[in-house]
Amino acid sequence: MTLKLYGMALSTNTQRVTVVCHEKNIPFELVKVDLFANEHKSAGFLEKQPFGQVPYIDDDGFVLYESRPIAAYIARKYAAQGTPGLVPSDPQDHALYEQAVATEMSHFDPSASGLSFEMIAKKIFFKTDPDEARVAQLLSTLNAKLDVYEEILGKQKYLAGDEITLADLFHLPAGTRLVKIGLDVIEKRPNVSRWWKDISSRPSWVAVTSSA
Ligand SMILES: N[C@@H](CCC(=O)N[C@@H](CS)C(=O)NCC(=O)O)C(=O)O
Repeated sequence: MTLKLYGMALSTNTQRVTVVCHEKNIPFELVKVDLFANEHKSAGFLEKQPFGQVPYIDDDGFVLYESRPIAAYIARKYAAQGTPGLVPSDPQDHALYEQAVATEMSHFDPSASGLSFEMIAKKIFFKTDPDEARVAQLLSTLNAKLDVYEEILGKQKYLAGDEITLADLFHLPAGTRLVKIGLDVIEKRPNVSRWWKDISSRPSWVAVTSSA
Protein backbone atom coordinates (compact mmCIF):
# COMPACT_ATOMS: atom_id res chain seq x y z
CA MET A 1 0.00 0.00 0.00
CA THR A 2 1.21 3.52 -0.82
CA LEU A 3 2.72 5.40 2.09
CA LYS A 4 0.32 8.10 3.28
CA LEU A 5 1.87 11.34 4.43
CA TYR A 6 -0.50 13.62 6.33
CA GLY A 7 0.67 17.20 6.01
CA MET A 8 0.76 20.20 3.74
CA ALA A 9 2.97 20.76 0.69
CA LEU A 10 4.07 24.15 2.04
CA SER A 11 4.80 22.95 5.59
CA THR A 12 8.52 22.85 6.31
CA ASN A 13 8.21 19.81 8.55
CA THR A 14 6.23 17.96 5.86
CA GLN A 15 8.91 18.88 3.31
CA ARG A 16 11.55 17.33 5.57
CA VAL A 17 9.84 13.99 4.85
CA THR A 18 8.96 14.48 1.18
CA VAL A 19 12.56 15.25 0.23
CA VAL A 20 13.60 11.89 1.66
CA CYS A 21 10.79 10.09 -0.21
CA HIS A 22 12.24 11.59 -3.40
CA GLU A 23 15.82 10.58 -2.46
CA LYS A 24 14.64 7.01 -1.88
CA ASN A 25 12.25 6.92 -4.87
CA ILE A 26 9.29 6.10 -2.64
CA PRO A 27 5.85 6.76 -4.04
CA PHE A 28 3.70 8.50 -1.43
CA GLU A 29 0.28 10.06 -1.16
CA LEU A 30 0.24 13.49 0.43
CA VAL A 31 -3.03 13.68 2.35
CA LYS A 32 -3.70 17.37 2.82
CA VAL A 33 -4.33 18.53 6.38
CA ASP A 34 -5.73 22.04 6.21
CA LEU A 35 -3.92 23.98 8.93
CA PHE A 36 -5.93 27.11 8.05
CA ALA A 37 -9.10 25.19 8.91
CA ASN A 38 -7.50 23.82 12.12
CA GLU A 39 -7.88 20.23 10.92
CA HIS A 40 -4.72 19.34 12.87
CA LYS A 41 -6.55 20.05 16.14
CA SER A 42 -9.52 17.77 15.41
CA ALA A 43 -10.14 14.73 17.61
CA GLY A 44 -9.48 12.36 14.70
CA PHE A 45 -6.14 13.98 13.93
CA LEU A 46 -5.06 14.09 17.59
CA GLU A 47 -5.59 10.33 17.82
CA LYS A 48 -2.75 9.95 15.31
CA GLN A 49 -0.59 12.95 16.25
CA PRO A 50 -1.33 13.87 19.89
CA PHE A 51 0.58 17.18 19.69
CA GLY A 52 -1.66 18.43 16.88
CA GLN A 53 1.05 19.07 14.31
CA VAL A 54 1.90 17.89 10.81
CA PRO A 55 3.30 15.64 9.52
CA TYR A 56 2.55 12.06 10.42
CA ILE A 57 2.65 8.96 8.25
CA ASP A 58 0.47 5.91 7.95
CA ASP A 59 2.52 3.10 6.39
CA ASP A 60 0.00 0.33 5.97
CA GLY A 61 -1.31 0.84 9.52
CA PHE A 62 2.03 1.82 11.07
CA VAL A 63 1.54 5.37 12.33
CA LEU A 64 4.51 7.59 13.12
CA TYR A 65 4.88 11.31 13.83
CA GLU A 66 7.83 13.75 14.12
CA SER A 67 9.45 14.54 10.78
CA ARG A 68 13.01 13.45 11.60
CA PRO A 69 12.17 9.95 12.89
CA ILE A 70 9.76 9.53 9.97
CA ALA A 71 12.55 10.41 7.52
CA ALA A 72 14.95 8.01 9.26
CA TYR A 73 12.34 5.23 9.20
CA ILE A 74 11.86 5.66 5.45
CA ALA A 75 15.61 5.82 4.76
CA ARG A 76 16.23 2.63 6.78
CA LYS A 77 13.22 0.70 5.48
CA TYR A 78 14.29 1.41 1.90
CA ALA A 79 18.03 1.24 2.52
CA ALA A 80 18.55 -0.78 -0.66
CA GLN A 81 17.00 1.72 -3.06
CA GLY A 82 17.61 5.32 -4.04
CA THR A 83 20.40 7.34 -2.44
CA PRO A 84 22.49 5.03 -0.21
CA GLY A 85 23.98 5.80 3.21
CA LEU A 86 21.56 8.53 4.32
CA VAL A 87 21.54 6.81 7.73
CA PRO A 88 25.02 5.28 8.16
CA SER A 89 25.15 1.85 9.77
CA ASP A 90 28.77 1.66 10.98
CA PRO A 91 28.61 2.50 14.74
CA GLN A 92 31.05 5.42 14.58
CA ASP A 93 29.59 6.82 11.36
CA HIS A 94 26.14 6.45 12.89
CA ALA A 95 27.23 8.32 16.03
CA LEU A 96 28.60 11.15 13.88
CA TYR A 97 25.34 11.16 11.95
CA GLU A 98 23.35 11.39 15.23
CA GLN A 99 25.63 14.23 16.30
CA ALA A 100 24.84 16.06 13.04
CA VAL A 101 21.09 15.43 13.44
CA ALA A 102 21.25 16.84 16.98
CA THR A 103 23.27 19.79 15.68
CA GLU A 104 20.58 20.66 13.14
CA MET A 105 17.84 20.31 15.75
CA SER A 106 19.60 22.18 18.58
CA HIS A 107 21.76 24.74 16.81
CA PHE A 108 20.09 25.50 13.49
CA ASP A 109 16.39 24.85 13.56
CA PRO A 110 15.30 26.95 16.59
CA SER A 111 16.64 30.21 15.18
CA ALA A 112 16.10 29.40 11.48
CA SER A 113 12.49 28.26 12.03
CA GLY A 114 11.96 31.09 14.50
CA LEU A 115 12.92 33.61 11.81
CA SER A 116 10.71 31.88 9.29
CA PHE A 117 7.82 32.05 11.78
CA GLU A 118 8.40 35.74 12.55
CA MET A 119 8.94 36.86 8.99
CA ILE A 120 6.68 34.58 6.94
CA ALA A 121 4.18 32.53 8.98
CA LYS A 122 2.99 35.28 11.28
CA LYS A 123 1.78 37.32 8.33
CA ILE A 124 0.07 34.36 6.65
CA PHE A 125 -1.55 32.75 9.69
CA PHE A 126 -2.10 35.59 12.14
CA LYS A 127 -1.98 38.69 9.91
CA THR A 128 0.52 40.28 12.30
CA ASP A 129 3.94 41.88 11.80
CA PRO A 130 7.22 40.38 12.98
CA ASP A 131 8.45 41.22 16.47
CA GLU A 132 11.60 43.14 15.48
CA ALA A 133 13.38 42.59 18.82
CA ARG A 134 12.79 38.85 18.52
CA VAL A 135 14.01 38.89 14.90
CA ALA A 136 17.24 40.63 15.95
CA GLN A 137 17.81 38.13 18.76
CA LEU A 138 17.15 35.11 16.49
CA LEU A 139 19.43 36.52 13.80
CA SER A 140 22.24 37.08 16.25
CA THR A 141 21.92 33.50 17.55
CA LEU A 142 21.77 32.08 14.02
CA ASN A 143 24.87 34.02 12.96
CA ALA A 144 26.83 32.68 15.94
CA LYS A 145 25.74 29.12 15.18
CA LEU A 146 26.56 29.42 11.48
CA ASP A 147 30.05 30.64 12.35
CA VAL A 148 30.56 27.21 13.90
CA TYR A 149 29.03 25.54 10.83
CA GLU A 150 31.55 27.49 8.73
CA GLU A 151 34.42 25.90 10.66
CA ILE A 152 32.95 22.39 10.52
CA LEU A 153 32.22 22.63 6.81
CA GLY A 154 35.73 23.93 6.18
CA LYS A 155 37.05 20.54 7.29
CA GLN A 156 34.51 18.19 5.74
CA LYS A 157 32.04 18.16 2.88
CA TYR A 158 28.88 17.51 4.88
CA LEU A 159 27.76 17.88 8.46
CA ALA A 160 28.45 14.28 9.50
CA GLY A 161 31.58 13.79 7.39
CA ASP A 162 32.37 13.54 3.70
CA GLU A 163 29.16 11.76 2.73
CA ILE A 164 25.70 13.25 2.64
CA THR A 165 23.25 12.07 5.31
CA LEU A 166 19.73 12.91 6.39
CA ALA A 167 21.22 15.50 8.74
CA ASP A 168 22.15 17.69 5.77
CA LEU A 169 18.77 17.27 4.10
CA PHE A 170 17.01 18.22 7.35
CA HIS A 171 18.27 21.81 6.89
CA LEU A 172 16.61 22.30 3.52
CA PRO A 173 13.09 23.46 4.48
CA ALA A 174 14.05 26.14 7.03
CA GLY A 175 17.24 27.08 5.12
CA THR A 176 15.21 27.74 1.99
CA ARG A 177 12.93 30.05 3.99
CA LEU A 178 16.01 32.02 5.12
CA VAL A 179 17.03 32.51 1.50
CA LYS A 180 13.45 33.45 0.56
CA ILE A 181 13.34 36.07 3.32
CA GLY A 182 16.47 37.56 1.76
CA LEU A 183 18.87 36.92 4.63
CA ASP A 184 22.49 36.53 3.56
CA VAL A 185 23.49 34.29 6.48
CA ILE A 186 24.26 31.37 4.18
CA GLU A 187 25.79 33.11 1.17
CA LYS A 188 28.21 35.25 3.19
CA ARG A 189 29.98 32.16 4.56
CA PRO A 190 31.99 30.42 1.82
CA ASN A 191 31.94 26.90 3.28
CA VAL A 192 28.31 27.06 4.35
CA SER A 193 27.45 28.49 0.94
CA ARG A 194 29.32 25.70 -0.91
CA TRP A 195 27.47 23.08 1.19
CA TRP A 196 24.13 24.84 0.71
CA LYS A 197 24.51 24.99 -3.09
CA ASP A 198 25.31 21.29 -3.09
CA ILE A 199 22.34 20.14 -1.01
CA SER A 200 19.73 22.61 -2.26
CA SER A 201 20.40 21.78 -5.92
CA ARG A 202 19.68 18.07 -5.46
CA PRO A 203 16.87 16.88 -7.74
CA SER A 204 14.95 15.69 -4.66
CA TRP A 205 14.76 19.20 -3.24
CA VAL A 206 14.07 20.78 -6.62
CA ALA A 207 11.11 18.34 -6.91
CA VAL A 208 9.82 19.33 -3.45
CA THR A 209 10.03 23.06 -4.04
CA SER A 210 8.58 22.93 -7.52
CA SER A 211 5.49 21.04 -6.31
CA ALA A 212 4.89 23.24 -3.22
N1 LIG B 1 8.81 18.61 15.66
C1 LIG B 1 7.70 18.50 14.74
C2 LIG B 1 7.23 19.90 14.39
C3 LIG B 1 5.96 19.87 13.56
C4 LIG B 1 5.42 21.27 13.29
O1 LIG B 1 5.77 22.25 13.98
N2 LIG B 1 4.57 21.36 12.26
C5 LIG B 1 3.92 22.62 11.97
C6 LIG B 1 3.77 22.81 10.46
S1 LIG B 1 5.31 22.99 9.62
C7 LIG B 1 2.52 22.60 12.55
O2 LIG B 1 1.84 21.60 12.51
N3 LIG B 1 2.12 23.73 13.10
C8 LIG B 1 0.83 23.90 13.67
C9 LIG B 1 0.82 23.88 15.15
O3 LIG B 1 1.86 23.69 15.79
O4 LIG B 1 -0.27 24.06 15.70
C10 LIG B 1 8.12 17.69 13.50
O5 LIG B 1 9.31 17.75 13.18
O6 LIG B 1 7.30 16.99 12.89
